[in-house]
Amino acid sequence: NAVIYRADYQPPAYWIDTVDLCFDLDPAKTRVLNKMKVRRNPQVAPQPLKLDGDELNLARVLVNGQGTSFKMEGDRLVLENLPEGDAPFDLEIFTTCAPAKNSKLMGLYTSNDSFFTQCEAEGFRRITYFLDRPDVMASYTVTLRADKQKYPVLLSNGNLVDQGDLDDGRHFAKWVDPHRKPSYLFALVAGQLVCREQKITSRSGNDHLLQVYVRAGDLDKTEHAMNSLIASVAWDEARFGLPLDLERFMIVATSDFNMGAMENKGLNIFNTKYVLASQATATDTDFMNIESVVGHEYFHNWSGNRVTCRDWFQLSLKEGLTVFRDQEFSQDLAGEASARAVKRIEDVRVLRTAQFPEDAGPMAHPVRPEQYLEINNFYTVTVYEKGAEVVRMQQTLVGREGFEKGLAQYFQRHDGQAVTCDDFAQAIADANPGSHLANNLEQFKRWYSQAGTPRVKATTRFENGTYEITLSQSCPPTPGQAAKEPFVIPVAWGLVGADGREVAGGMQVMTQATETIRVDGLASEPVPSLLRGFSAPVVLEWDATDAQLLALLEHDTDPFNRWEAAQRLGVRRMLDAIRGSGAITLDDAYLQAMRSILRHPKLDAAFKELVLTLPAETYVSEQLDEVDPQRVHAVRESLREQLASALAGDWAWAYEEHKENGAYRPDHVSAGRRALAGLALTHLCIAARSSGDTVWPGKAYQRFKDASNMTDRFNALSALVVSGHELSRPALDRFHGMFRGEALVLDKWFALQAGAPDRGGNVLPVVRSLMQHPDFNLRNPNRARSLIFSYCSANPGAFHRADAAGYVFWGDRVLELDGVNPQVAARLARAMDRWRKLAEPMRSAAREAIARVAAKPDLSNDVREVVTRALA
Ligand code: HT7
Ligand code: ZN
Repeated sequence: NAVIYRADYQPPAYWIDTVDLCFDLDPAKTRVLNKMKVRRNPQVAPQPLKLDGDELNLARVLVNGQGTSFKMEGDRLVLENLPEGDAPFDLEIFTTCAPAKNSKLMGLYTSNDSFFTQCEAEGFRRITYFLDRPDVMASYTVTLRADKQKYPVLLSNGNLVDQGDLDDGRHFAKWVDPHRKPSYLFALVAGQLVCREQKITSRSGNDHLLQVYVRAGDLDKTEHAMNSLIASVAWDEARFGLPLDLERFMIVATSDFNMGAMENKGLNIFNTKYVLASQATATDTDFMNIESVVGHEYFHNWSGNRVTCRDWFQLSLKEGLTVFRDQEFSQDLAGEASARAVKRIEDVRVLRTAQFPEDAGPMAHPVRPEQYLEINNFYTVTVYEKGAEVVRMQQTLVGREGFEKGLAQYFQRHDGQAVTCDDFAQAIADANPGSHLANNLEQFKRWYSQAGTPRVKATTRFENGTYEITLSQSCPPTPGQAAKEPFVIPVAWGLVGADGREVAGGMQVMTQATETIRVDGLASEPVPSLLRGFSAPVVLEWDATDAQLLALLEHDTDPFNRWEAAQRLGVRRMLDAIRGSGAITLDDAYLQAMRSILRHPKLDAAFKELVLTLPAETYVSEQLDEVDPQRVHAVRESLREQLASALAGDWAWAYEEHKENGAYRPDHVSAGRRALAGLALTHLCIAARSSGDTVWPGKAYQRFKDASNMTDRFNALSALVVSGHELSRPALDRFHGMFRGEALVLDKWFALQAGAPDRGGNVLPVVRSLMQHPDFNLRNPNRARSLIFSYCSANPGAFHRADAAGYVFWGDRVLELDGVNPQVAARLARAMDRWRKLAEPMRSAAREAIARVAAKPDLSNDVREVVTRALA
């Protein structure tokens, strides 16, 4: 229960070379026999062997076949009388555990009468006593024994080397993993599963068997996951020369899972949300997410599994790199430059709406954290998404080819090792001598050690044909880091001339606090386009005029900055209204600009949809010193209504133009068209609310009923719910009736209602009553997320109530969940991260609610860390 510091890292005192595990699987009491070959680490002073354990029942310990003395230090099993010298010895440990009672979903647990494991980060110790740390790598042999009828499929990592029947209707399977691995990559699955399989031959000519396992009845929803896996294998070999190193690669889906998926060697375990998709049940976004998560887990096979982390402080070594790789994969698959830009904008939107607030709040931490109480709390957007941006900047600083060389160097140098973020950056730099990265490596690494989102302030000057852009960087203090040193910041820039043409451009690699870009010989003052493609994860403070932003929106060759210009125009109008009287009338220039984008003959529908979506409430709130979330919500709603009414004819055109897309395919072009049609329908239903028109809500209802795919159906349903039309009730009831057996669709049904715009405080009572719905189950993380998180974390206008009822609800749920699944509870606890920015009376009420949770004596470490930091 103590804080763990990165600076305290010590190599392990023992190595475990081989692990031979035998499981007698039984939901109530599973027996685990663990035979290990252990030896002292000669580099470390002799000391007792301390093995991690958690909620295990210990039955027997043998050393070289003999009983031995042992003691317990907390949860650790301590062995003092071990053979002397460096020679390996046999250690045999026999334990039992209770998978059916494991509601934390860490270690070995049951879900729908099947067995699953989740070992990252520290779940293996809930299966057997072990040196449960990523720098201890062993070769695993695993025998699974279970009732044959109940558990016909028995899977573990590696290759199946033996199987057969046993007495009493039981059977067994023996698996050998040809690769050494850390314990967090161990996995087993047992149950009544069916699989889609596909044999492939890789570029290098090797044959592989790919399998996707699901429950019977779900097989028809696995084609997209399988195609995504095939594409991932091909992409990693083509782009980075990284082949599949296994004869057999399996994916298994479970509906009870704490996160998205897990990259266990050769046996990835997935949340069903990221495997199952059919046109009837999954939206375009679901299809895209499946592609990227399947890719992400597959890419871990190299970035994470072949080269892993020395300790959990290095988590971003594998996660930042792998997010970067999955982002690149999705961009490459998207194809055209415009579709790549859309993906980039979506990724940046996640970073700015989720990671920037984290970096400014009580849980702010560097990409490579310095300390933690509970490592599960550090699977964050900072480690993942900001970590990916840090990798992306390295690519920017050495060039695309240089980065490929660097990655090759990294894998060659460290294959089979457990290493650090420093090792990664060093390999990329060493492969690119003379590059900006190599020349400034120590300074660049501040991205790993300094928390907080840097600000880059831009001021400009035009005189005698010379244009100057002065850039000054700073970084606000974060917990434990009062002052920051300058970062290396690549700023991609361009100048757009008065006639809309590009006049200059380049990359300024900032290393100083203040630097100036100078361009001579200009006939007239240009408009600067800065931080193109979002070349660094910073806030660009640039006091642009509306005219400059409108010029960029119309002419910039950089699609990211075109979108960004629209965002700035929208944010400015929202902030003016929030800081002013609360009311604002949208000006013609803005409306005309939005209209021209919507009607633009050349732009992609997906890009238009992004431009025409107003900035998120959370993003706008971050620009304010003090936030009244209800006011922010009301202002955004008001602007959306004006955009809806003023452009009603254009929305109607956009809807009619994009609503028909032929046979369903989840490709980028038709998905973009569906997204724009959906946005148009929402605006048309919103406009109908003020005009009293019933035609568009009627059309939306018809569309909802007749849609041939989930995207169109859900968009139509959402248009009715978001606009608050009375047809939303029968539509919601009908939707539930149509999909009562489809868990992932019911999650959407819960989420839509919990995330609906608040009208006079109506959402909380709906959420409370949905908690009583027979389909609600707090113990299932997906369901808890769909109802509770959609309300507390994703619906600020409804959650932050002046009567504090939202906070009371939050506190009750955090405490209730903590008794079931602390990891999920801690994620919910983070809904209050930004409480200090709230206006009164919300701020005091929020503090009180957090203090009530913190006062509970037997809180998990997970929740305790979050609420303690929030109150600090
Ligand atoms: N590497 C995986 C992390 C993960 C996880 C961590 C803690 C608890 C449960 C978990 N499930 C998966 C996921 C990934 O980033 O690929
Ligand atoms: Zn990952």
